[in-house]
Amino acid sequence: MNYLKEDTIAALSTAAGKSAIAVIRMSGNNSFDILNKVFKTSSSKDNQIKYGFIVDGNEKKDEVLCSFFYAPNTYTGENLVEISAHGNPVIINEILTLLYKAGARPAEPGEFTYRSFLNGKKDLTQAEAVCNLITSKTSTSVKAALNNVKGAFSTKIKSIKNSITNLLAFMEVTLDHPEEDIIFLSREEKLARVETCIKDIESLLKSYKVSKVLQNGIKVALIGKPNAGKSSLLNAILGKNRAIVTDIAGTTTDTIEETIDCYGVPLTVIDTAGIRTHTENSIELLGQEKTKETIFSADVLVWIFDSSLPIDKDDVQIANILNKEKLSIPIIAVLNKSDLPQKLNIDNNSLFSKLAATKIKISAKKETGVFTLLEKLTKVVGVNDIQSTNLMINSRHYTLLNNALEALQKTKLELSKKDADELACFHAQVAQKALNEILGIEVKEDILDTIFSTFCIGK
Ligand SMILES: Nc1nc2c(ncn2[C@@H]2O[C@H](COP(=O)(O)OP(=O)(O)OP(=O)(O)O)[C@@H](O)[C@H]2O)c(=O)[nH]1
Ligand SMILES: [Mg+2]
Repeated sequence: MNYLKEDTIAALSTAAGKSAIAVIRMSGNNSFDILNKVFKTSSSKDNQIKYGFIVDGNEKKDEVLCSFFYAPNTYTGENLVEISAHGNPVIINEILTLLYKAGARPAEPGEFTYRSFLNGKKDLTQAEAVCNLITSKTSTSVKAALNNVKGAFSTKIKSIKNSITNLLAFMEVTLDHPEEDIIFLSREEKLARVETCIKDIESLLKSYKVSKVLQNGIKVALIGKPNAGKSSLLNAILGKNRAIVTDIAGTTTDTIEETIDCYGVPLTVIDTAGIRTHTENSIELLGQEKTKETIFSADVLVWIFDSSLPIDKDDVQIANILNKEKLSIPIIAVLNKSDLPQKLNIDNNSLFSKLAATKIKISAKKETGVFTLLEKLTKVVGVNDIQSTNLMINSRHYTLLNNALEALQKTKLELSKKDADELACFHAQVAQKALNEILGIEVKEDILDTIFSTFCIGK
């Protein structure tokens, strides 16, 4: 990636498309000079925000407001300009072309935030969280991402790291002066300190599962035979008529996906084509294949039965598919149509009772039992305490935290032995290095490239 620090970079920072206002960002030492070549204003004051026009020679291209941010107190730590223009892609294109002609170059993905990291405005966890903050799908995930941006996660990491640094200082003194009989910190005290660091890391590692759900959400597939009420349930969950509902078996032939905020969890609900043993319809057959693919990519399955009918061969076929694949994901059996006389009995059938151990009665049509189902869904995937999650821990952090934990466990082991302080020091340094890497200290260039290349241009 072309992350040349000396260049002045520019890009559209708001979403592409038509909008009342679009913001173009430009950052680098020459930002103000470049802007002055294409910006005419009557304001002579040293204002931070100036009204004027973007011009190509004498031709006015757009009426804009330009905000001037002076280094080092800016997002990137460099001189930075934000041009608030009219949100028309034609105008944006013209302004960017003028800026590039005047000396700026197009920003690479995530380059503004990368510069913010390079210039010490943000550590790596804070820079990563900018991306999470923009893509977060629920208010709970926004809160967690914002906490990371504000530095809550890095503060915890720094605190553990400082404890290790402190401990290392004591351990190294003992190593350097073995002949002197001065005990700066008793072995028990050293062990206790390592133990505290281990506990702090373990507690962060525990938040990972929920954090992952906050970032990626949960995929819930609604499966079942035709006419069981899958599309009716999707509509009831969404509170709108998203999918077509009819009494004709095989109405849904494709998957329909929508994401909702379910008690803070981004829940992607997928309606699928009903699975049945016999159909002449080739479109429906393709749909059934897609349903099978969806089953494998889902985090939870909601298996819908028509409880006004006895078990039939279509229900058995679905049970066989689920059995055959030995799926390890949770399954919730939904006994739909509870408003009608009940004829279904899956309890006395071992094929079903094993697969569908968790059961809920609902009526998708009358919209009863739907909230209970949603509550159950978050519990089944083990994220019912999501509201208490206030940090974003990503897979990179998770791996490095595990490395640090392993190294600290080895430190503890060596400390408990006699005359193994040198090895204890070595392992404590490994832990310290892993924590540094989380913060972005001594991180290899290619790792940074990988992280920032997932950002959009303009961030
Ligand atoms: N009485 C009653 N009827 C329901 C209920 N849920 C769905 N239905 C009816 O059952 C029929 C089929 O509903 P759908 O939601 O289209 O079923 P589906 O599982 O999506 O069916 P396919 O798309 O064909 O696989 C429709 O006539 C619905 O009105 C319910 O809770 N009670
Ligand atoms: Mg349907």
